[in-house]
Amino acid sequence: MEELQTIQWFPGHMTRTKRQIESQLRLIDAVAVLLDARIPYSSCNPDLRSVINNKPRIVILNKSDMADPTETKRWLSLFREKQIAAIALDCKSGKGLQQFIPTVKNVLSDRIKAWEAKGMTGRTIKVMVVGIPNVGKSSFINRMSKQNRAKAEDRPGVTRGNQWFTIGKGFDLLDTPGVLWPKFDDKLVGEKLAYIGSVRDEILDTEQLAGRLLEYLRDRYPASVCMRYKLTQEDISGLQGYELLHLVGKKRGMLITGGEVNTERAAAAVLDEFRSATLGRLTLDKAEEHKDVRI
Ligand SMILES: Nc1nc2c(ncn2[C@@H]2O[C@H](COP(=O)(O)OP(=O)(O)OP(=O)(O)O)[C@@H](O)[C@H]2O)c(=O)[nH]1
Ligand SMILES: [Mg+2]
Repeated sequence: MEELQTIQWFPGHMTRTKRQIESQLRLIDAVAVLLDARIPYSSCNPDLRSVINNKPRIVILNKSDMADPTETKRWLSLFREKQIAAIALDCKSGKGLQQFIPTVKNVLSDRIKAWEAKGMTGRTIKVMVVGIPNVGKSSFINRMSKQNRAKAEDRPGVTRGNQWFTIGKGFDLLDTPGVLWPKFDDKLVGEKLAYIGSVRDEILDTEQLAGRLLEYLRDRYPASVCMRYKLTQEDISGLQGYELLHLVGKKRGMLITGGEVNTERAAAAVLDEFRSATLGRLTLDKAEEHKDVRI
């Protein structure tokens, strides 16, 4: 999608955020990198990688309630093969959250031993939580602290500045604003970020986006598309994105006066249903296609 590469979608405050993250680095012991379990590769910010440099890190595949469970297992194995600590969880039900503290302690075990040897027992462990907009950083912190002090909403760009939270058990977490990066090497990455809602919809052509998503899902998860929209494999095979969108709108009876299909409404419905996992638990980045993933 050409628009995604050319639009002004990298707002100035993101450069500021990157600098703010950099300035906090010396205060922290580890970085928790939140990825979206539906797109673990595409939600991995290559800019952040260079910023967090050699800090100990933990990968969190969040929103795993909406991802394909088989794929999530493959992603966890892939990260672990690369000696990167990784856990999957979801902040909706809280499933998997209990793994966080033991995993951080494990990653920092040598340091913790060194602190203890110096008599620094019970030193507070400070972890910075980073990730793309809307991935669930603030929700994660709220869950861990069992409070709702960090503002969390279903739109990108909610958190505006760094903020520390004490979660008990000798841990402090730093909430940070979501960061994207100015240019995608792979245009699919930008599209996937838009599908999951990390780029503001107002700056996107939602019909084109929903059409592309339908095409992608038709190729990867045809049964889910057929089931949700009561279509057959023959109905959807060989169609272009806009044709698929048109078909979905027609099937749903989304018409405007004169009997034309309201593709704008159909697009909003498709994006909404993907984002809420009404279309099923779907993962768009396959681990076996991204063996070179780096954090
Ligand atoms: N289904 C599901 N929704 C989640 C999960 N975690 C967070 N959300 C929802 O995702 C939306 C974004 O959550 P936030 O915590 O505000 O995300 P954030 O990363 O802090 O976003 P910014 O501050 O804008 O960068 C909210 O509507 C949350 O309820 C999850 O594990 N599963
Ligand atoms: Mg936030």
